[in-house]
Amino acid sequence: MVNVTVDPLTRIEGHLRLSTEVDANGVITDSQSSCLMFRGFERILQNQDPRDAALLVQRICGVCPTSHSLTAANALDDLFGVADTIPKDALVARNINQALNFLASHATHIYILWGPDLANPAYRDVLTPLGETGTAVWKEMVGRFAPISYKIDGESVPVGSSYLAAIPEKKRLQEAIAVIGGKMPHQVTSYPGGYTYKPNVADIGKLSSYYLQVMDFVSSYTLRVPFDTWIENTYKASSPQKAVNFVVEHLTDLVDKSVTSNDFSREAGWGDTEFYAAFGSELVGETLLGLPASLKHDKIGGYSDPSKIAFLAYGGFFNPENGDGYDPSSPAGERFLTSGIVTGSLEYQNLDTSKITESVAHAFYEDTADLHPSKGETNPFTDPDAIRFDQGSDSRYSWNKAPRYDGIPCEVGPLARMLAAKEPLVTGLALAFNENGYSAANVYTRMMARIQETAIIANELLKWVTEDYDPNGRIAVDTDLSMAKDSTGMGLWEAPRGALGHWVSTDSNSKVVNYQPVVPSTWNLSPRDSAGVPGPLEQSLIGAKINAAENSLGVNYTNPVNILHIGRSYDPCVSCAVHTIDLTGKNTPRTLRI
Ligand code: NFE
Ligand code: MG
Repeated sequence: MVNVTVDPLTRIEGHLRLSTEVDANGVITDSQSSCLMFRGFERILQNQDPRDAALLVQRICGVCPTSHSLTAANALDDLFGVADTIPKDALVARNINQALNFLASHATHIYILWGPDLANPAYRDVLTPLGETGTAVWKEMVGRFAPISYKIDGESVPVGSSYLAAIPEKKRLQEAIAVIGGKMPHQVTSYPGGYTYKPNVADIGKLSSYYLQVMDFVSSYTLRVPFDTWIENTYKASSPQKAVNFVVEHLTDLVDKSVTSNDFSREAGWGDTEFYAAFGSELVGETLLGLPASLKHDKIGGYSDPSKIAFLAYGGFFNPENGDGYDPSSPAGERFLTSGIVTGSLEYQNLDTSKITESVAHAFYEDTADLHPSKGETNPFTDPDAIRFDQGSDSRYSWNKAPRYDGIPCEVGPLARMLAAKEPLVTGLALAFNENGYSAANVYTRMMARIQETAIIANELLKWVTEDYDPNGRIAVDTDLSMAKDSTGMGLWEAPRGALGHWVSTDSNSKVVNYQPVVPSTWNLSPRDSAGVPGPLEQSLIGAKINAAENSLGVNYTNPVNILHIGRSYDPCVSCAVHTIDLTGKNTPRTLRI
């Protein structure tokens, strides 16, 4: 038995430490997910004027501030009792703001935080011994996704073309948010009662122009089949089976054209999506090429016990068709991306938010019972000697709390959303994997869900900008500030990484008594709970072979590429997950002692 620890795992701010036990066959038998960072927004919010929450909470994270401000705005709409009157055009403006943040965040993950792992030399070691086809595939992987220029066997490899081209698109999308958000990160326009700025006709023109430029990138790099053809045959397919069939037939056509030339370039029709769809899955595409299952992303990152996992979505994006107002307590059916619980065996249930709890049994907080977030407590340990990350899974080992739904750990994020919304392609892939004895959730379905969600949101964004938003409409309602006395609010929303909830309560002076965010990465990266059940990421590591390259290199623990893939498939963000800061400065250095 060997311990293999990856620390830090994340390529964005906030360190995630994944520690695994690996047996003699290179299979992970145990795992721990530790969030090393100590922050504290729950405590910062105490005694504040609740109106400031939508601005303050954005500082939880620079990647998804829009999501935190909108979730806060939802909680405050509820707190002030105005949610049922928010004008439709304010809701559409919030949608546009959030949709742009989804596109920027997903593009960042796919190309900057995730893609570089496809240029890992482990793949060269597997692919290049396979002759011309294997070599051509490796050249394409490194040629698209390498994040730096480096030398392999004396040969210089330039920075990946897709990686490089994606960076200005992220910038463009951030600029687009600033058009209607004032600035980005930390936009300033989402506020209880509506939206503080009324986007005008010139803004709509600017947004449309940004949109067309980003779609140029999509058609050049991401998806070589026309975007509308893809949407029509996957997202709008009449059944999950038809959506999967379309993709498999499209990939089969491409393989037929490339199989003798070994040309897997964009010019030959292989967009980054087509490329990953074929090479990332043994079941969907890889066997088409006669290559052995060298990537196997559909075989890693799954769950072995469906009774210990569920998929959770609160629902995101308002349906403009519903007109003014929304029901903050019941997003079922009234959101563009619907809410719901999907069990580990893919059964659908309605969401009941009263079943949500957080456990701190394995986290560095003073013990409490498992509490609903509306009654949540955040009392961090202050003795630095108690903050240890190396004491095993029976101990406390993370700053992350452990959220549960009806006692069950839940995966949140694009895969959960696409399953809850019954999106045909992702549902079809999950069903196909299930039927063939794979886990429905795996690294491949997580990535395909993120890619598909990006396409769906891009498709809807244009409609929100050009059809649903009325620059002559109303943008806010008057808000009676006395309504925040002795009140409570719940904001349920979706951030790029998954279901995001904020719970707020106030006292008789209208000051915040308790503010509890429960964040997507809190769900996905959670440690064990009071019953000892591991969190989603912890479960998904167990049973994985540690290294995709082991058949050519032996078990190589110095490059545990499958741990990188599995951990990063959740798009983890620790600053969101823990959102706790130590203002005394006394504890910070010791938390990194591992
Ligand atoms: Ni720091 Fe966040 C998102 C939120 S993380 S990125 O998306 O909320 O879980
Ligand atoms: Mg919290």
